[in-house]
Amino acid sequence: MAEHSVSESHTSAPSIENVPKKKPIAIITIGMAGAGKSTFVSRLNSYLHSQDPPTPPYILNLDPAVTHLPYEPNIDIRDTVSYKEVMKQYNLGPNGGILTALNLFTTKFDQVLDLVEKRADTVDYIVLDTPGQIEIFTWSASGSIITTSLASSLPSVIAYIVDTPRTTSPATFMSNMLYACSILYKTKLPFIVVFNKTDVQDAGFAMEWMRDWEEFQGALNSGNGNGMTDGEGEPTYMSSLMNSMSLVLDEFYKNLTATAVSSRTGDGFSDFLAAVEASREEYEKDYLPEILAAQEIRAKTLDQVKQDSMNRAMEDMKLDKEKNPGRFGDRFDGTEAEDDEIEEEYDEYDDENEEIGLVDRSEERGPGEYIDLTRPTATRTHPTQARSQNQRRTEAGTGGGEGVNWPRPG
Ligand SMILES: Nc1nc2c(ncn2[C@@H]2O[C@H](COP(=O)(O)OP(=O)(O)O)[C@@H](O)[C@H]2O)c(=O)[nH]1
Ligand SMILES: [Mg+2]
Repeated sequence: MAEHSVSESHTSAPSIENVPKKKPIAIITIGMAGAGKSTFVSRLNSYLHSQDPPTPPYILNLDPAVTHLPYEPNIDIRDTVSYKEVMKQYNLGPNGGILTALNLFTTKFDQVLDLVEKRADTVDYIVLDTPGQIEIFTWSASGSIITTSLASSLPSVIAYIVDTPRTTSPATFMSNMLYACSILYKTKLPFIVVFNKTDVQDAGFAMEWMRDWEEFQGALNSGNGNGMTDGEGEPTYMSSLMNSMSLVLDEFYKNLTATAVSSRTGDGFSDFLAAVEASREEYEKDYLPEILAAQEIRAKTLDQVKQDSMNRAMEDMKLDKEKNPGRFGDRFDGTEAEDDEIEEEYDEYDDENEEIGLVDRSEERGPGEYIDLTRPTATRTHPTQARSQNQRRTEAGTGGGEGVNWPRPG
């Protein structure tokens, strides 16, 4: 048998008594629409509140289009951006509206991080609920920015929520796992697959398929007469492809933890939290060094680019001086001692060029208008302020003021 162990966790939730305060861990829930992300966040919230002592999480709702949430988030994208307003003002459909709303919110994510970091001493878990449609978060720049900036300041883990009753067919199961695999590859963060809705469908079959690929291939091939073999009994192209992919997935399963929960009944949440705690160590050991190294490389590359353009400018200026000695006059003799002065000249020169070379189109009007979504203008109510202004109007009975209104109920 081709067995290996999918790390399942069976220990109970960690006690926080007598343990020095660790950094909070960010749990980013991701999953297909309807998999139960919001319900999961809600159950996790009530589960953590019911602990002794209670460990209330800090929750961020990043779904601008949700009409009802089964929990009270600490930060709600809907308070900052009105996705309907975004749709109206930028002539977008629902998906474009949600995506743009998330983009707008992301421009303020540094403020969100500040708020989150302020809670680091009192909170153990930061929980993120993401938009219903998975691709809005997983295939957008905003999703990557949010994930990366969180992961570079706090231990972070992906909770990939699976709708278990909907993945009992081997082909659907494989599609779902391939998607999970692509997210692991993109985020490079510790990964927990959460088989949800176990009150409706036990997740034993999924755990077994992950533990033993021969079992899974057996299930795949049991669909004989279902397009898996041709008229002569030979495996079809589709069958061979699925068999090969199941081998790829076998490798993927070795890198993740699987837990089974019911967000309806609360079953399995202690196992989930134990898996989160294990991910913290994984993050610190395997992921953090990589994140820091990547940051260092980025900083070095930036420095290099700056240095290169400075060197080129200095060369140009020396040539310029040779051709036209008047420009730098008597002050320039090409010695190192004079380099600082040249840099100052260069800076002035550069500043002038900035004004000439760059075009800011945000104030322009007309057909083909370029809209700088990050800049509020005097002539239109910016969608990021729409709701907070309304709120302030209601609260104060007057027109709205400036600034961003961040709700902090907790
Ligand atoms: N039976 C059952 N239903 C669930 C569970 N979790 C979520 N649901 C239902 O699945 C539907 C989608 O849930 P929701 O949290 O809105 O999904 P999201 O789009 O991923 O946020 C809702 O009708 C929930 O009541 C669960 O553990 N068991
Ligand atoms: Mg939801």
